[in-house]
Amino acid sequence: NGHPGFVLWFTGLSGSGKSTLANAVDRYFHEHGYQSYVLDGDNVRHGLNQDLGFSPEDREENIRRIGEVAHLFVKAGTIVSTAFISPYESDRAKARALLPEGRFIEVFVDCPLETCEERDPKGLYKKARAGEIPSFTGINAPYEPPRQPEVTLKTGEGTGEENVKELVDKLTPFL
Ligand code: GGZ
Repeated sequence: NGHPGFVLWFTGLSGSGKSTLANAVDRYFHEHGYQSYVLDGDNVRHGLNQDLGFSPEDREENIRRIGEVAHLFVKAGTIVSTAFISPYESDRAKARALLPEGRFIEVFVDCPLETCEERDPKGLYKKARAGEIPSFTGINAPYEPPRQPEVTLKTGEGTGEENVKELVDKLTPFL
């Protein structure tokens, strides 16, 4: 493939493991000599998108900007992994449409809501159930699962390490 840049677009619920997987696979790319980078809440929602919240309009704008930035990374020859809930099919489709065929790999991080809620690493599900977060994805805001993702990872089962290995195996055809 000559491996110029492409996008690994992780999508899934809060707590499904998107960031963990994106960072693990990013480490793998580095170790194998690829230029790669992760976009996630820590470096995008706290910077470029700090003016945005979680209304449907703001989520749409969040994903639009991330799609544009991902496009720039790809133009620069980088493998960019994006780790955002990206709950709307239409917004993911627009991000995909910015890239040439085959350069947008949608990774569905498929974890049951119950499992994400059990893990609740930041206590956000608990707050959402208590009515303290008005529109929390999976509780009182929608998540539209991808219909034809290039890769699906079931992260409700198996260890983190097993999930990373499965992801790397599933990505080799794209490298
Ligand atoms: C969903 C929220 C919300 C609401 C704050 N709904 O587990 P986290 O904390 O680290 O991941 C979630 C993150 C989601 O931001 P994204 O930019 O990925 O969302 S989207 O793609 O929908 O724009 C969660 C936290 O922000 N968070 N409030 N109401 N997640």
